[in-house]
Amino acid sequence: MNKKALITGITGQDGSYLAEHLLSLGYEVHGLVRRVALEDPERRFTRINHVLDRIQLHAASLESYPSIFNVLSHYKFDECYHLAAQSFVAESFSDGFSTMNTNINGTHYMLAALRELGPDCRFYFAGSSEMFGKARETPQTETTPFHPRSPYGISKVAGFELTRNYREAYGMFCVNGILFNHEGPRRGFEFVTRKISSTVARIKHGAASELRLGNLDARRDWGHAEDYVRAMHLMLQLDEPDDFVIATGESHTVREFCELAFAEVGLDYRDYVVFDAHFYRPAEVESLVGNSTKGRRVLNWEPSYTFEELVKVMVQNDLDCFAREKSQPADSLAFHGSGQYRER
Ligand code: NDP
Ligand code: GDR
Repeated sequence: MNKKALITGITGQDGSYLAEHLLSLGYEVHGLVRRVALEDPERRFTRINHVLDRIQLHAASLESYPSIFNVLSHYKFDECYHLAAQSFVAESFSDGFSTMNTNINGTHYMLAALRELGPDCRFYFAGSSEMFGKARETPQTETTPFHPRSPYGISKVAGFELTRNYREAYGMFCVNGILFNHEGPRRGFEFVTRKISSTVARIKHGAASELRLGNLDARRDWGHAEDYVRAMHLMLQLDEPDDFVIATGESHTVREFCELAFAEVGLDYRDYVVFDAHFYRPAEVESLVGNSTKGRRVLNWEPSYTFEELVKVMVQNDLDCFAREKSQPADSLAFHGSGQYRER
């Protein structure tokens, strides 16, 4: 019998890569999506269009326990990957309340419903390096204390603790992935890597003349999302549940990302990047880099993309998207928006 997996957040970057990965392993893949997404598939399913005929989608809201309970009462899942969240850190400063509501209560509802209806289902929680925030040691490991610096980070610490508590209190197979930044061609346009790669493509084609950014000296440990979803799956195959840091172990500044991305199209970032204080956050996380020794040893996981390869595939993808955008009618664009950070 094929294993049955449920992915929340299947329309997002990681959800779409994970769905592909699980399908390739022979899983029956189900996804929880908002009803509004089911009603607007053309725009909402851009990342999963190519697998739509091989997955089953169910409408539920992370804000509604009954809607989650309803889906879980109709199916028995072997594995649940809880990826759905308000995932943009800057947005969490604008609306901390809804970020907390979605990320904390949504996780609690998932865990409580599974405990009631499917306590044997293995559960993955999408924890984040943002939980370390103002990190007390470098690099960060599974034992580094948390010091979140945003409502988003705080919500992820709460989700982490809920997940651990369901494991310890009810004996459920619940694991926390503590994943460092992972990117790729399907990254949302508001995140800095995609903002850079998409704007580089527009500048190259004469459709933009500058790139406005905030903290160029922020350091992140950037990997490719395709590699990171493999780790999520491996965590749920262990004999015992545990928590794992997943990271490349290398950190680079936003400036370095810019330098490589512009160089990819033969330009010098210093001619186009404009500092804009608007994109600074009330509390910045200056530097994060992970030590994933435990994950590499226990899960036998390692990343396959280098930082240079990541930048290259993102820029090349956006150049292709831009070329397609220009050759398609306006209502069927593959490349949405300018990649500019939305106004606060
Ligand atoms: P995305 O922002 O690309 O995707 C988020 C997903 O969550 C989308 O499918 C979105 O649905 C869904 N979602 C958001 N709000 C709600 C809601 N109220 N109800 C139901 N669904 C909702 O994130 P990623 O794929 O990048 O990340 C996946 C998870 O991993 C997130 O929890 C994120 O916080 C976490 N994470 C990500 C890292 C990264 O670098 N990418 C690193 C560490 C953790 P819709 O399409 O309808 O908006
Ligand atoms: P992050 O990703 O906050 O690390 O969260 P993001 O790409 O938004 O920011 C990375 C760093 O770049 C700096 N920065 C800018 N960021 C954005 N978005 N726009 C800008 O113009 C800009 N200029 C500089 C930021 O200040 C920051 O230091 C991501 C998300 O995927 C989370 O969900 C996830 O948990 C963490 O990664 C790990």
